[in-house]
Amino acid sequence: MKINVIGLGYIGLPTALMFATHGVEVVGTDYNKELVETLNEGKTTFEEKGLDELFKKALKSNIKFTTEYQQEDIYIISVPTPYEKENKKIDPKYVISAVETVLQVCKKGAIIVIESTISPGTIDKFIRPVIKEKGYETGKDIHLVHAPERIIPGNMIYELENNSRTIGADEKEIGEKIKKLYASFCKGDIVVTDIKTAEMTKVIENTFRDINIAFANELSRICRKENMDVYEVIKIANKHPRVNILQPGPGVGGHCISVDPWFLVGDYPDIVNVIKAAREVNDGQPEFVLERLRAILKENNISDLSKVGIYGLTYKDNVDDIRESPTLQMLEKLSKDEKEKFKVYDPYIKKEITKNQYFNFDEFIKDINVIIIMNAHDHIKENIEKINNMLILDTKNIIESKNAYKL
Ligand code: SAJ
Repeated sequence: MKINVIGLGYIGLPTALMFATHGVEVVGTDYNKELVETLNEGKTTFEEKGLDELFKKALKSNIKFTTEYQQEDIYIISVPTPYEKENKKIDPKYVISAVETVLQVCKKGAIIVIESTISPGTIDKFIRPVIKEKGYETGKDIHLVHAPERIIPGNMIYELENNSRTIGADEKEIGEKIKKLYASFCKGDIVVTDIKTAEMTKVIENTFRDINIAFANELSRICRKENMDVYEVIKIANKHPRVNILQPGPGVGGHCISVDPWFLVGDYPDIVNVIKAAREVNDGQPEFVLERLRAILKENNISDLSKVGIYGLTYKDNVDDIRESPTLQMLEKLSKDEKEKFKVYDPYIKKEITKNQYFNFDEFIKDINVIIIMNAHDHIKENIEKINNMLILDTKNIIESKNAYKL
């Protein structure tokens, strides 16, 4: 079997590699020339456990990378789906443009599988009209499938192979055909359903997690007010057989959980309450952290802001992805004075993305005496003795020290 994977980012690349290492002939297409060149030079484009090994293995099998769309029977589209900040609705422009380009080159009867996360109804509202406009009939000239991914950054390769998946298709036989394709590497259960159910399922999975993190974050605020240890409260409550509270933190980032629930808020403004409130709690968490930091500085009579360092810029621990990261959200909320003076460091970030950014940990800690931990990267866990004497705001509950304040 031969497929063309469109979009070689965080999801498209590992998926393409997984197919290639399981007997499927793959051409990976991305409009970003630089990215394609990097892959063709034999290098991966982001850090992920097991990705380099999988990439090397795939290069020995049947895979090619190009900027050109191919004439194929099966396309897997994995391009970003941002949301419009003003009205919170999905912006499907990249998916639409990928489908339009596929239609220019594909074989008659081709199957277009959309992996990108889309809000319920996106295929009906935006994709079917594009196909109709080009004079094609779905179910005859073109078959549509939605196969949302479920893999978690940090453990993507394992989850690609072991998670269950959802395939939404108009026709049962097409759904079964695509199920068979994914079963080449996926050991999990593969459920075939209709397209709209698959769209809804994906979005509510991430929304479920967002709401549960918001609950933990709200608890952190209640416990702060009462001067209680939220982690201890959660640990004890979780001993209950039907309670499983997540961990509070500096906020919710990434391109999934902090984005997808907004699709529901935008599409169902008259119905949505809990989902919106949860999003707002999580979006407000970086500000809560900042207020906590200011209170701690005041309590300790610290006025020299140039001695304050922020550790961690990525959206979560041990990844190199900064999209919607709580630290970036917090940097936007700093006063001018704080922004001018606070120092920043993240071992995963090698390019300059903000002011006063360091690229060497020892130099960073030499210049500060207050540190705020925004990411619990393994790196900081391995270097805790170097910061133990500093004043610490630990938003990740990793440091037991008399100088460490918790959320
Ligand atoms: N976070 C907390 N407390 C927690 C757990 C997470 O504050 O207890 C924060 C993280 O630090 C991060 C954010 O939430 O900022 C999201 O991280 P995550 O690890 O929960 O999830 P993502 O965004 O990396 O990946 C999610 C996953 N979805 C679910 O678990 C329901 C993944 O399976 C999806 O494939 C992915 O979104 C996606 O691409 O949609």
